[in-house]
Amino acid sequence: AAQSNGNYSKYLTKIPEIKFTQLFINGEFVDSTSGKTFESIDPRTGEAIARVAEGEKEDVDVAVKAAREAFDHGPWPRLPGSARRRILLKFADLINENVDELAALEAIDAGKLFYWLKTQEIPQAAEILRYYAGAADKIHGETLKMSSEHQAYTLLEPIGVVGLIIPWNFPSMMFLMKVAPALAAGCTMVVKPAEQTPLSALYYAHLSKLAGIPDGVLNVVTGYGSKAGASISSHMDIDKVSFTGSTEVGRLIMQAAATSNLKAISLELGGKSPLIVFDDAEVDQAADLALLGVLFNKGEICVAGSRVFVQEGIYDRFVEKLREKAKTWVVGDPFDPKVRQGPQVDKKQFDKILSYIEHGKREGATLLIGGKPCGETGYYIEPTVFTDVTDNMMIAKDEIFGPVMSLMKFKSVEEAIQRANATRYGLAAGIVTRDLNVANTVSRSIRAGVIWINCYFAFDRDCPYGGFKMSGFGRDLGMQGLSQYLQVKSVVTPIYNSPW
Ligand code: TXE
Repeated sequence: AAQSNGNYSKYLTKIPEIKFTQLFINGEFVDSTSGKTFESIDPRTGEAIARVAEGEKEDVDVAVKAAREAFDHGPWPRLPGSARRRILLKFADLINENVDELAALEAIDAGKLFYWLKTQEIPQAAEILRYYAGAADKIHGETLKMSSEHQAYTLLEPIGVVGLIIPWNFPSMMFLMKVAPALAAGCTMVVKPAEQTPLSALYYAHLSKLAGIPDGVLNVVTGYGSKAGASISSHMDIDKVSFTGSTEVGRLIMQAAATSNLKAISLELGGKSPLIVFDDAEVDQAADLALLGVLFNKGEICVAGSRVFVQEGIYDRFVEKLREKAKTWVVGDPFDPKVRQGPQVDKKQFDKILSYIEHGKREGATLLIGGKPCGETGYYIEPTVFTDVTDNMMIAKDEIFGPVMSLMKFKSVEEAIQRANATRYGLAAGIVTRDLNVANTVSRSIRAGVIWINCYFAFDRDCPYGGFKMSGFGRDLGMQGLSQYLQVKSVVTPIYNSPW
């Protein structure tokens, strides 16, 4: 069962009582209009841990109405930035105060590592709130001296009511990555967390109320993508949608925006990011980065370095090192402090990953490590590395979103650039080399939104993040992340008798 040893996991972490399972609309927790609910599953066991309100079109309509009222007539967009800042800082403090409970909730809902959540991801997510809190009173436009006898100034105004559609792989981080800048900008919002991981978003909604965010500003509608999600993207009264998820759904969102009210959108979609290891790399460091690049968060991360290109001179030593290090990578219960990889989020992802592994074998790639499920129950998969992968194999082209690496050998810098770019995606890339010229040339030649040189997953709140090509458009984080929730208004006045 999800809760062994009473209310504790067998690693003596307290499993919290699940307090919030209803929709959060206009400052209240409420049932869905239809009264329907859906199960949230613990991926460690495949068993249900809660039934959560299933929001549909009617519920999205009510939530949008509350958000519209809060935008058009409420205090939030009209508050001085410093007042929004104080409330966001309080919100961040409340997150830190409740970090144990939030981390345990997310670990049982998403299969993510408890200690990582507690010490890294959730505190970092709270820092994102503080970052944008600091920006809330520094949002201003420019003064323009126009060529005619006019002058103008620009106002940066909140874009309005925003719809934020969140995936299941980083429920806390993604929630705050989108909610924090939208709040700082003065927007009001309807958030739809993924149906696999609805619990933390509802908890954050509760904390937002305690922090003093006025009713109607932040609404959370849990439910399925095809119903609640689609009602957001096709809504006539939502001004902008920010979405992170699959490329297929990104396309649907763009269509829905086009055929409804032409709302602004930003999309952060899939990836098939390359990590390129050059001959002069330090083999130990390169193997560590490659493993982390594909196994972190069980490979459920859009910037996973799932295509690893290794130059021929270092290739054999690299493969040996990788094999050695992979043995020390522990898969298991996300509450166990020794564990580095928990279960995949749900049965659908588990099956998808295993079917890609079968494809890889059938297409003639060699299985170097792993390739099987592990554990008696739950959705655990062994860290898996394929060698002899060619660029046209499905495992080299498609986003697997699991702990599966495709290893490929290359000869020259030009070849590495060409093959790294031979993908429809463009989210991230990693380069491991000590040669500054190579690092500079490759980083300027790769078409991807973030390039990590001698590091991987070096995320920071002030570094914008998003895709090229079919990985989407728009940027989260950094000041660019804030500008997604603002629009520019130019105010023009004539200047009479100007001496200039
Ligand atoms: O994603 P979906 P799924 C990739 C990854 C994964 C695959 C499928 O490869 O294996 O997508 O995952 C909501 N209108 N990524 O099917 O469906 C949905 O409810 C509006 C990469 O779970 O895109 C959820 O809240 N919304 C990725 C969110 O979209 C809709 C993270 C994402 O789910 C909708 C997740 C619709 N018609 C998956 N249909 C990344 N970039 O990090 C679904 N949703």
